[in-house]
Amino acid sequence: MTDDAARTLGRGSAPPGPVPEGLIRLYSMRFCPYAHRTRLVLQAKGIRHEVININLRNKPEWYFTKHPFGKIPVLENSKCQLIYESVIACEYLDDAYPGRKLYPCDSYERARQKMLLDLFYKVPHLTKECLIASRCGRECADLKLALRQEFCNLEEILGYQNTVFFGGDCISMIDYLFWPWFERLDVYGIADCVNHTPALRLWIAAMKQDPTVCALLIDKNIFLGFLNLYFQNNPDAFDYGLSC
Ligand code: GSH
Repeated sequence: MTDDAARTLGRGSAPPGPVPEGLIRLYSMRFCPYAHRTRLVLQAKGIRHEVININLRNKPEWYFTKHPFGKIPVLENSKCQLIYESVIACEYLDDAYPGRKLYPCDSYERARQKMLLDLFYKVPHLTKECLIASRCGRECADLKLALRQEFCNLEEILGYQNTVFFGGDCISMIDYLFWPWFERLDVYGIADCVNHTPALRLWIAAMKQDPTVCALLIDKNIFLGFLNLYFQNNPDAFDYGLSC
């Protein structure tokens, strides 16, 4: 399995060639929570893949042939098929590849995971707004209050189900779809938002024991280094921490 490419591709870069047979390609950005979802599923299912990191501040011209708005993540297979939107990409991987199924087979349980995902929809936006506010020296108490409310809703679900994970007693797709935003609470400076949600904290602790989550944990100092450059509008941000 190949993972993070040694550098990011930006404007002026040559487009990559076709995806070799037996491999799937992920267009990614190392610090993007949506791409992180896709990487978790690739890792959990042991799918052979390659990663091409895209400089989102200086996108390659050819990248708009992969996604109409130039967003990541995007999957590309050896038949030149493109799949974007992180939730759709994760479901595609689960359906198209053999091995451990991450979504439950039971139709109701599968629907229930999708309903939970719907309840989560405010979290990505609120965490991002908290990060931007704190990095720009703005007051973020109201945003944190709103985020705590979302976490209380998730806490209630775990309490009502009386399970460690959102899909039951084992980790499944919904946990991987939620996880990237929880991994970022600390580097975003908002870890205190889970102080009053003990079941959610137990879920976080359980997630940190999962081999797939562990394999993709991002080093806190590298993440902070990226955020520092990103908020200074430094063009080197997207290559931060790469070996060349
Ligand atoms: N709804 C999309 C998904 O779930 O895949 C969101 C993806 C997204 O917003 N990705 C961000 C992006 O591509 C990076 S974290 N930003 C570049 C841009 O908007 O031009």
